[in-house]
Amino acid sequence: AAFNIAIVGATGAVGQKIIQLLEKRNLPINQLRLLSSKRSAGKRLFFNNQEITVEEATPESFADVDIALFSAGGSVSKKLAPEAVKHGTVVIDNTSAFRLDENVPLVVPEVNEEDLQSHNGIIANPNCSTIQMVAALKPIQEAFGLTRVIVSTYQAVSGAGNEACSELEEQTKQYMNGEELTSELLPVKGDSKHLPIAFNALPQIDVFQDNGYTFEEMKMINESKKILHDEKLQVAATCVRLPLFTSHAESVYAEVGQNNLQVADIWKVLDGADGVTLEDDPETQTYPTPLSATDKEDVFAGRVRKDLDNDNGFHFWVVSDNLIKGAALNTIQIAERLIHHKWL
Ligand code: 11C
Repeated sequence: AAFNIAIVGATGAVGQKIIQLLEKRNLPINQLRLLSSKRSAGKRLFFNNQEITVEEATPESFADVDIALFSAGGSVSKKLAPEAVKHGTVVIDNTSAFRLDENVPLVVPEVNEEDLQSHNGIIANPNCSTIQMVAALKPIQEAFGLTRVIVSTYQAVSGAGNEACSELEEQTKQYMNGEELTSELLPVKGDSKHLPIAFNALPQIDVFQDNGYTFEEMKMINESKKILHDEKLQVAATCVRLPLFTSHAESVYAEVGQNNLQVADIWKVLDGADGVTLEDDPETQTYPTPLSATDKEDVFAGRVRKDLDNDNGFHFWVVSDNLIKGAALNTIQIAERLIHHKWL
């Protein structure tokens, strides 16, 4: 069987990446519909050399759609995903709108594919920085147990969309020309203050919460517990935006449930893990970087070290393309798994 697929937010950074990846993968597609806001409707995009006109997404857009991939922001998902479900469409949502809803599975296929079975029409795709971290933590949790995680991120501007990439480009030119930097978007669109990202590091991704953490940090904390099925897992996060276009990097400290483990034990489970590539050799200065991970599908891990004071603690470095495994690819893999298992 072939399926009618819709992409909501087709003209955005993630939507465009989904179109590119659908061309490369084997999802059986009967018809692809490209949907967007009214503002972007009418644009023409190509899929497999075929021109498709982008249409405005409305509740009626989903009448014949089997699977809708939403990536147009939380408010669009909140409004239109339930409408799509009414038409019998299965929604895979790339926003934070439903991630913590207990009726909505939050899935990274390599980690908790089985959660897909219990869906009620909506499946949530986790935040990009969460996906790459849990992909590396899962094999460690499975092999040795996992009690605590402390993560600091080094995140690319494309996580904040195409406009944020343009802002970085513009500010870089201004800096090189000795001009004043104009900041209108980052760290967060719509927040009261804007700061330059070029040649800078911004310890704010998304808005602040009452507890002093940012929303991005709380996403990493809450989503990791849900995906790893452990509400007691201790997780703390500090999320930082850097002037990189693509790929998030993370420094992860993990405490495991077994004593006397060595770096080689962690290497062994990471090396064999689905979707994870180990690149770790200090002798040859081998480790992943955002540039080396860009345009690749895997999550890359390296710099594994044992903590010098805590026998149960390990430090490592995880890098992945935030638009691919962090967003578009994971969404498509969820659709592939649903079709493969006949769980639609
Ligand atoms: C960023 N992680 O880098 C964000 C983007 O909840 O899916 C992804 C937002 C989300 O800004």
